[in-house]
Amino acid sequence: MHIDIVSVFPEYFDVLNLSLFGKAQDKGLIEVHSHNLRDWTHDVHHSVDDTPVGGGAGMVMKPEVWAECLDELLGLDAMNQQVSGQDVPAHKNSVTDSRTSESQPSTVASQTEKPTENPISGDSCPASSVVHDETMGNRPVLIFPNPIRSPSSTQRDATDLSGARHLIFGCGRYEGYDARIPDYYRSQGIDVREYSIGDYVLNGGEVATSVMLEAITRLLPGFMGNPDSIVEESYTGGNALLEHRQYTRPATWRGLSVPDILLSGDHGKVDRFRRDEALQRTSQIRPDLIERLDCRSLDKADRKM
Ligand code: 6GU
Repeated sequence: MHIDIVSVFPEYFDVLNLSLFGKAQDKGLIEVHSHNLRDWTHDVHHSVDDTPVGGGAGMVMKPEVWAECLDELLGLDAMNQQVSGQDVPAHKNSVTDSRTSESQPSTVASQTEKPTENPISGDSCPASSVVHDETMGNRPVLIFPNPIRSPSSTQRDATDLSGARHLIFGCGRYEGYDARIPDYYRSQGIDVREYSIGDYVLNGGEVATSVMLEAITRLLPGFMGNPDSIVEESYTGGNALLEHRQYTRPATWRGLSVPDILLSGDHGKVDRFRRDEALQRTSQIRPDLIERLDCRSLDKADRKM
């Protein structure tokens, strides 16, 4: 997977060289290039923003600079660029991330979906609607973190995006970016997505990009040391339950004991206990997830709960 990130603070993404993300780059699973938007400016001040049309506080990121950058990263025709008589943009002379490696396409299985009834809520249950676009793997996806978006990015989006070969993140700052930027790229047939990561305002899209990137890339085959840890996770697939509680040794610690059944060595009972706990916790903490369960993932004992 090839990942381009555009930001006025590209150093923000130096942390991506650490931990599992750094290892995934070393293994060639992902190739990350963090770009400075100012490298596509032509003026001495390298300005990327301007005052809002119609008045108001703050500054808005200019469409021309973004477009020069994004046209290049998307490999779009330079037809719309007004370059005559202008300086060579600063980035032509600059070196970005030096890590290079083979991109690896990843495949995500598609599902056939049929609506069924949710036996817990009793409602008609819309089947989980992850239908992976099998052609998406070859198309770049342009992602703009944006707090003024609903719904926020979910595990389903992460799964979907983990099937793409090329992701480009455009991190806005200040009061955001000119609204015509995503409109324009959509009009050019680009897969453009705008995501919020929650109902709060951050100073810019950098942290949101890091959050989304981590959620997406850890789903790539070979990213995690133990792939089973992804299979059993909360929010995954049509079986999106919160996970059961976890314990390690000692069996009793400061007067608190782990449930006896987990020490019984009876795997069937352990599985049932964990499954019941997952259903109970989900009903209590996130009843909305129960409403959205893919009913086919429920067994007979679940239905008695
Ligand atoms: Cl995607 N961006 C910003 N600036 N703030 C946010 C956000 C994104 N999601 C939640 N808050």
